[in-house]
Amino acid sequence: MALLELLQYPDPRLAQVCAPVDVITDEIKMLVANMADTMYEAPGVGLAAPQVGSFIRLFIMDATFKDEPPNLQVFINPQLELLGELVPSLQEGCLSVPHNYRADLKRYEAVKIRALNLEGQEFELELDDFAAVIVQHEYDHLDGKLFIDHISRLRRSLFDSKVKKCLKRQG
Ligand code: K1U
Ligand code: ZN
Repeated sequence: MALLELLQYPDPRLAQVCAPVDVITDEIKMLVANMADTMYEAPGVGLAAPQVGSFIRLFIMDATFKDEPPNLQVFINPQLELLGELVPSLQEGCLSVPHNYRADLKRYEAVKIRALNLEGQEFELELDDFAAVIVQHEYDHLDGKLFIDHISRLRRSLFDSKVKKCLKRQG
């Protein structure tokens, strides 16, 4: 098992727009295995490659509940279609956002996602509920966006002040 270091906000690398994957190499397969170890250990329900310092368009997700068998899904070069309305969603958190900060966001009700799996085969899924929220969150990471980019300016400035204060204290 290999755990990867998670980049933490305000690391500017989290704001990078990621590049498409050209070829699914053994290195990428190893990256996915290590990302899965890191996500399950955290624990998390999703993880995007840029969060572990690989700036490529790839994320993983496991939207199953605790009592269900795990179901790791890998999305390479995903293309996202947002469906339905923007609706109040569940509280989001992020493994790259410190202080276990969580916020209520609005997200689209459903998504259609087309991507490649680890074997390079194209697949398409229509997702709603929790899975649709996770996919929107992870897809944002590939475009250099964090969920805190969607909160109000007041909440964001309060959060940024807290982060700055803590970083100053740590020296
Ligand atoms: O991308 C990430 O930082 C992972 C993040 C994904 C996410 C969480 C909530 C809403 C949308 C996307 C997390 O997994 S944070 C941890 C978390 O929320 C959680 C962990 C275990 C069980 C249930 C939720
Ligand atoms: Zn995140």
